[in-house]
Amino acid sequence: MSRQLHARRLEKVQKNVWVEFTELAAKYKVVNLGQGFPDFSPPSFLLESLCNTVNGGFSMHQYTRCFGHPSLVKILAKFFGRILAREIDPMQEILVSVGAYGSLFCAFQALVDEGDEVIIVEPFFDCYESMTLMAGGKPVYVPLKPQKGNGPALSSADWVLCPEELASKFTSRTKAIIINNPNNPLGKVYRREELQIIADLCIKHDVICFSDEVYEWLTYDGAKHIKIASLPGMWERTITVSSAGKTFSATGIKVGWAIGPGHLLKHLQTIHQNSLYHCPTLNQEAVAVAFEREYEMFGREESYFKQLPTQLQAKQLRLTECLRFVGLQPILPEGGYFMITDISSLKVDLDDSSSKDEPYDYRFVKWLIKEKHLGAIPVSAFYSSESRAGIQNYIRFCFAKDDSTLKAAEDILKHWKVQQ
Ligand code: IK2
Repeated sequence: MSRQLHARRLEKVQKNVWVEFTELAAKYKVVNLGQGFPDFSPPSFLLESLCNTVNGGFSMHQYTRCFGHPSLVKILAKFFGRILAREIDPMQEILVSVGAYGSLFCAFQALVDEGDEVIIVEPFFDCYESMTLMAGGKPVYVPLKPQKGNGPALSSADWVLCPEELASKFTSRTKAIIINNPNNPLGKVYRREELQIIADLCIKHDVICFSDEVYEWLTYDGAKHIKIASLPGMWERTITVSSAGKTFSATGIKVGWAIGPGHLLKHLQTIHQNSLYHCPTLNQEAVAVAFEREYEMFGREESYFKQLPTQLQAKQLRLTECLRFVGLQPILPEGGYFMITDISSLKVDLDDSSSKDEPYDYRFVKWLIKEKHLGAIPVSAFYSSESRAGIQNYIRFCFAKDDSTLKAAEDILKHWKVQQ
């Protein structure tokens, strides 16, 4: 067949870091601090609600409402309505989709048109770029940079947007900006003043904000997660996306949602009704029951949203100590479940490698997987191809792992240190 088979929109989105490194990690049976999923059990109340739902009668095994199972959209509206201090209409202002991925996909397809510019804050979760391109949009990048003059940046709080640079990216063609708060891979949690600068620009230029908040419950050392949708004038123009997979440490559950004003949300619903239609009823019902529990427990010690960050912070400290012990300088995250670290001090010479045209961090992580059986993710995967050359010395570890996994990773790193 001589005619081109693939649609042109696929041309810039062929490679995927998760597909590549997940396959590699499985092949070499690594201690996996790569992809972001917990390898410990989700909370028992979620497991119980899943079991009860399986045995909950025939309707649990059939189609449900297209835009979100009624019990789930109702509790999401109640839960997030309390946080945002506004009434949320469960039917008009929420869309439940297949994970945060599905919700983001609907948002990009529904609101980004051919030729629209989308401002993406670097480093960014990689799908923002591919979803912009698949919608026919043009990504415009703006970097978070370590503040100068403070020595090496050792906290994600040191990585900031330059307000003038950010302002210069807004043009008459800008349709949307996407932020990720807390940020993957850096762990940055935006302060109110930083969000206000973004909000002021969105309002001034009549731009939509996509706010990916899948790690919203995971903040450390007093960092406070603030929803940009809660800032004056922002509800009307913000689509907030989150995920049950990250919220309840069950990434396989693939339930996510988008919340926003009806005049925007209705377009996401149109994409969803014509593509995915709905996500599994069983999973939605189980997540609804888990949220009901959290609604009752909110702010109390028993709340999973309080317990999980405490549990994860201990893991983060453990990994930090280990990385420092082997001479690395991790950047301490204020949120999320990843930590990035500069690897240049290890001075691993990979010049003999056959794929020299790949960024150094890609080659380093492949070497780490094959030779040391330790999984990580190269940080340049979270940058545009234009910026990638300047950021080749960082790798990302996920610390949302069982203590036995962290111990196995420590053993590998410490053994390596002794050998050096
Ligand atoms: N948004 C962000 C910022 C995410 O991190 C993810 C999941 N990422 O996990 C892969 C990794 O970084 O190791 C998503 C969206 C997707 O969430 P969901 O699983 O609910 O579709």
